[in-house]
Amino acid sequence: MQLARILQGDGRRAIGLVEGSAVAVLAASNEYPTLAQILETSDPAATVRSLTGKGARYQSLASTTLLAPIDEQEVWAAGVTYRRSQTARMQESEGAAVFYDQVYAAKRPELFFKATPHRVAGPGEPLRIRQDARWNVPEPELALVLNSRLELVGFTVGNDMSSRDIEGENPLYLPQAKVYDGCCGLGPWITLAAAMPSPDAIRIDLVVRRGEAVRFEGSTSVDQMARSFDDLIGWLARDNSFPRGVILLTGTGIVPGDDFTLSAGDLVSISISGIGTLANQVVQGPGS
Ligand code: DO4
Ligand code: MG
Repeated sequence: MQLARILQGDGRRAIGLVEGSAVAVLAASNEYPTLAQILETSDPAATVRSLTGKGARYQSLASTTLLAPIDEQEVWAAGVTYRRSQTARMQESEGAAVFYDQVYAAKRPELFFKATPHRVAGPGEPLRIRQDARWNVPEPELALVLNSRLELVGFTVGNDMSSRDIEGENPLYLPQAKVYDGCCGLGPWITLAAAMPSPDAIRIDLVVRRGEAVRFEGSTSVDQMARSFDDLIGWLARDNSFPRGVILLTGTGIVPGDDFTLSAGDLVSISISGIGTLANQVVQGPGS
């Protein structure tokens, strides 16, 4: 089952159940006005079924404006969970190379705050590169969707946009390399956990197009990740509460070569098995 946030013709937001090429727009519910509140229920799929039973309106997916599948949650991210990220980080950051090397194998993972909902771009919305950065990459990551009880209720596609020159200059600059307006992509919807393939069958593909040309493409699979979902969730939960739930990006296993940087106008497409494709155009300039 796949749940989306959608924008209706009258400007109101609604929740949609994606069924093939159609979307069932759930009737507005005072009980569950947000996607996060549906995900809080003990059985989100049953909640959605009961809401569709109360008179859903069907429309085509092609004519639907999808929004980022996030209401009020925080977005956090894990880092250096794949060997490729460890090597790339060690290369970009001579002074801090030893720390990236150590964190890959350490018991405690790297976890960092990534975004609030207003910094997140949904499907088709622009993703930003900082005006003061000159080396920028997309980071295609499987995103875990957790409710306030830290139960893994779903998955979505995440893009942890990163300014590699800023993070490489000094690791203390990591929050600036990672957190700014338009720094995070999420979407196109949430696949509920029961409908996802097992972690060893989840593939992640990235394609960056510049005009007609493919400027970069790469793939990985979640079985290359050095940590389990439970391990990351357990560390995130330590002395930390998320009353509205949280979305946790699980780290990148695809890092383009050092000669690649994103440019304004590039189209970044990330596809993950069991979910779908999140596509965003890149902009560089003042935030909205
Ligand atoms: O430590 C830098 C960030 C690592 C990261 O975002 C990743 O590995 O995905
Ligand atoms: Mg990342």
